[in-house]
Amino acid sequence: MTTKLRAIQADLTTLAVDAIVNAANGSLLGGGGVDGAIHRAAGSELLAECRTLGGCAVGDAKLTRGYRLPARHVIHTVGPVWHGGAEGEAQLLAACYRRCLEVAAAAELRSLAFPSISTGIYGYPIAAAARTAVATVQDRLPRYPGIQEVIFCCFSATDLAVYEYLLGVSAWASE
Ligand code: AR6
Repeated sequence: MTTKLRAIQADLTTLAVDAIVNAANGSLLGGGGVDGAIHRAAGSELLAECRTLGGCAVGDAKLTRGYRLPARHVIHTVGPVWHGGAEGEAQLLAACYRRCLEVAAAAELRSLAFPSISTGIYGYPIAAAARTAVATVQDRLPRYPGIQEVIFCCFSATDLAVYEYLLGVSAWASE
């Protein structure tokens, strides 16, 4: 199972996977960070489709087409804003990863790439967020045999080191 999972350092908008995940806000109408980059790369048709979706709750996820992106689809999810960790942030972040996998499987997608949801503008500490991301995907992926590949797409080398450490530790622990 762990062979399906890997971390890379890349610009998410360049990946030719079945779906990239967008770390959006509840309006789904665009923003900064990876959300802004995805909308710029996909073109205005993405915003037009997003306008039809009626927003998205924190922890939920919604599917659109990818338009001018190399990725065929975008799964828009809304991560929690970090308030110190005692306001259910970990549960909400885990819900994002679970819902994205569920939406991907329901659409029969085989490959998807996640950014590190909530760890930019929303302020979630990278080590804690990555632990939840890796643990949640590892826990849920066996339910979805159709999903062949999940990529954790890191923007920085330090984020990549965190994910590689977590993926390495869990591979070692399961030997
Ligand atoms: N490719 C991969 N990762 C990226 C890219 C990229 N092109 N650009 C940024 N990242 P953020 P959030 C990383 O701030 O914290 C928006 O305004 C970034 O380094 O994009 O969930 C939305 O509309 C970080 O590791 O998302 C919301 O209002 C990760 O992506 C709000 O920001 C997430 O950072 C969401 O904040």
